[in-house]
Amino acid sequence: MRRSFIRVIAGQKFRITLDNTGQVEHDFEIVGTNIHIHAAPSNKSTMIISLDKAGYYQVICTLPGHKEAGMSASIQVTKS
Ligand SMILES: [Cu+2]
Repeated sequence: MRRSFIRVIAGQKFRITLDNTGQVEHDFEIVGTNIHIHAAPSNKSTMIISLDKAGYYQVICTLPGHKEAGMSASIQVTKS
């Protein structure tokens, strides 16, 4: 996750692409939602999503030890 802060507008669709250029699998989960994207090594996964509730969401890689290694980010959802 090179970009560790993302801002989007509530209810508006946006595209998330998880481009895994590494040697091990990674995922992208928005905590508190059912949004979970997984990418195998040297693969990309794309999902179009929207978040309806304004606020801050935490994004993590759920693979063991990855969040602790710094794979986390924030998404800010604003009303406009
Ligand atoms: Cu990871």
